[in-house]
Amino acid sequence: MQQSADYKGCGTSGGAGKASCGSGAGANDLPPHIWDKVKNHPCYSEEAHHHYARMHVAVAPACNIQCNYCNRKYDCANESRPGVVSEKLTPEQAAKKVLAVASTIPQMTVLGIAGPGDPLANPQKTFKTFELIAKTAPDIKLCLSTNGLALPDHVETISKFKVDHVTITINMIDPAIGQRIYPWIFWNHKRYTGREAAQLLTERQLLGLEMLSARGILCKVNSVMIPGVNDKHLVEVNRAVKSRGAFLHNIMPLISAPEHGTVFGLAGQRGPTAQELKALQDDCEGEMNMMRHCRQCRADAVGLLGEDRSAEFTTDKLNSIQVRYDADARKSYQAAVEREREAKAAARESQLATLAGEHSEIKLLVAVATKGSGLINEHFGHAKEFQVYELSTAGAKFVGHRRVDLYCQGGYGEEESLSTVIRAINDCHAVFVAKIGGCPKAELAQAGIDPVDRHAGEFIEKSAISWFQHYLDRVRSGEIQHRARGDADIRQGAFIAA
Ligand code: CLF
Ligand code: SF4
Repeated sequence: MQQSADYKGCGTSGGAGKASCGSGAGANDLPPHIWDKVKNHPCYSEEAHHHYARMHVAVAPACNIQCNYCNRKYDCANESRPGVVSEKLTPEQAAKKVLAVASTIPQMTVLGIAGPGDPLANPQKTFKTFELIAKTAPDIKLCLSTNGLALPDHVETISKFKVDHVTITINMIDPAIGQRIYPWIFWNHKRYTGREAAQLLTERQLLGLEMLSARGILCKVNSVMIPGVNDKHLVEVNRAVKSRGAFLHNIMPLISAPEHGTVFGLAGQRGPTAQELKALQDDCEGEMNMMRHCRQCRADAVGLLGEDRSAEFTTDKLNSIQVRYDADARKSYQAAVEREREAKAAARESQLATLAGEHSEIKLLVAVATKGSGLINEHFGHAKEFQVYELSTAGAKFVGHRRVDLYCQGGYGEEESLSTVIRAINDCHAVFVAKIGGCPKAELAQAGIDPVDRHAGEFIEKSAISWFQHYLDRVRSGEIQHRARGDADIRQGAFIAA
């Protein structure tokens, strides 16, 4: 059962306490059969998410539990941001869509079923979809996300269909806390409420996790951090899932706003701040590897984790897409991606070597505007999110991302969106961009955030480490004083309007 948990995985920080999980680091830290499973899975490997894409097909509308952070009109909050799924698909429509996306986006390596309800409350549709895809696109990894209630009943089928990656959303192991999150569950033809419901749910979730781990299926646990409800308790959840073989733990912020119409949203339950979320993730990291690059994506998301290309693949557009599933072409494209990853890792390692012998307690955060490939290749004004790295003498470590409103909106609302951007990255000392205008540059500097555009087009980690060395030099020479920065907002649903 422990076989996957024993390896600290390739989430955010890689194994052996490495600052970043590069392809080399992960390959060295993990047994080959585990590395093979995660190396091009954008959720299971932080490093892979800069290069590889996933897609979801919304074939599973029903759910067997109620979470207080979910409104059925919206995507499943286990695995998605609160946006309405544009269309639900039959397994046949889903298989057609997967081929269309695979023909267009050769770096799409994973097909996930994550709602909009619970995939295992819709087992026929879910497994029929997997069966069709395994036949027509066998190089695509299959992934599943569930609330876990029905999981023990389906472990054999999951294993039979070679679904190698399963996510279970586990928000508690204590029913007293669980009854504040789940008003009811529906199990064995009966509705349960209150403590009894939460007790049953936690038992089924943990049993399902143990059963999957025993079969060598890589399990990720997602937990929604709900301040004042389960935030402190999640450290215990972390220990419990680690001991049952979970490979990776993904603690996500509660998304809660009155307009979502959820119980928590209407009650004014707040989500965590950026600092609160990071502190909890840091506390749990000693226990096991943490995922910090989750985008809480839609149940019909398509593309790299930070982008959403689902609008390009709606049913009405599928007929006009020339589907040519060419396994060899996909393979050679992915081989080119691997060469790019190797170049990136080599650049990072050589820059890291120059930090050897540096002694400083300084740790700070920087934000990066990127379109992917691990490069600083996005204009400040076009960024819909910033990736956040923690810099120290150990190197550059990915610690999260911040959604923002587009700053460049053709002149409309720019002042307001600039202050939103500043609030979202207020805990960062610098922001790395490919390009930036004079006005936002001055305002960022005034807010104490160094706008850095001299590394345009270069690798993120190498550039960030180089900037950090210069920062340490300036502190040492007395040119600047190092000061801690404040907290930042986690912006919710900024993509909805975009
Ligand atoms: Fe989808 Fe989930 Fe598979 Fe990824 S998402 S089913 S493991 S392929 Fe990824 Fe999206 Fe976060 Fe989920 S970023 S919400 S963790
Ligand atoms: Fe909503 Fe997902 Fe919870 Fe079901 S499991 S209530 S779909 S968040």
